[in-house]
Amino acid sequence: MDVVTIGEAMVVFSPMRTGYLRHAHTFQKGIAGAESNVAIGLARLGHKVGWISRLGEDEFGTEILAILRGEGVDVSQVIRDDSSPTGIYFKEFLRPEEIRVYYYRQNSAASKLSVTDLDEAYIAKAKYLHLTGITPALSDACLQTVWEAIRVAKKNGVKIVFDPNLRRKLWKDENEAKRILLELSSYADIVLPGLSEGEFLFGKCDIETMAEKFLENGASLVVLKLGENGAYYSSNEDKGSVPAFEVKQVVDPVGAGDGFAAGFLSGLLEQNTIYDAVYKGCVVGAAVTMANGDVEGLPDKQSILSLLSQQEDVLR
Ligand code: KDG
Repeated sequence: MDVVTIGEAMVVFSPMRTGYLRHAHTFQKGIAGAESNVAIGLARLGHKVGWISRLGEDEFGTEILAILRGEGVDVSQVIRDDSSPTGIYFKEFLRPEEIRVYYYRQNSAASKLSVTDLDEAYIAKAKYLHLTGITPALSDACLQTVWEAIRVAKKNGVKIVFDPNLRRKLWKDENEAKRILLELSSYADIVLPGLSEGEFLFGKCDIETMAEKFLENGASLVVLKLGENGAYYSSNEDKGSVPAFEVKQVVDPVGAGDGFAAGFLSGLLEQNTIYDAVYKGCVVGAAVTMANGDVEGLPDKQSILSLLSQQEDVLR
């Protein structure tokens, strides 16, 4: 197994036109969830990836499981729960730069994930454990599950990759969110924050200082995702800026960070340099923004090659 990830997948409904959700009558249905997005992204790029989760014993749970399995993600650790539903969420496209999300995931099956759902031998086989700040926000049981996964990964020499993925609507209290995300970041080998997440955790500062703060907090490598400005990475050995992959028209930016994580991890698994792995993250993240949906734009091996050949001179 290359990567194991843990978290909630949902069905997402995206209105077919812009404007308030109250006026939307037709929707496109898809699947979403930061960790399952990363799992699909990695599977499409040819990696072995396992997803640990819970789904309701309902139609949406059946749909998500079939899609993940069809993508080639190992779903042997997914538990079906007949007493809790699969979560759903809605998007609302107000303007290209203003997209809102509405979650219906309280008490969902995935929010019941617990420490006893984890199989140590399964996690121990992976090269990387991918975690995000969404799972710990779902419930106390989920938070404890994330801590247990970290303990198991540390014990077995599995590298931890953590995306803070701040979702304010999921946290009861911002101070608690900050404390927990900082603490989780301190146990990660690699942290993948967006700029706004860095500012949430450490306050406004320049990107070099922000990266330094993540390293002081315990990470060995931090990659700051800077959207249309690319990314900045820093470790004790190396640091640098990586250009963005140019996107002519952003259709839907949701899921770009997960695409970044999938592309970046793919680069690491293929023994790329950090620079090239970060650039692969930028390319996959950009590809996600070019399609409507959280996973629809994740490229497979063939399409990433054609994307890369468009800007060949950048990838060294
Ligand atoms: O990163 C994209 C995710 O935010 C989306 O797929 C849904 O997991 C999700 C969430 O909690 O927002």
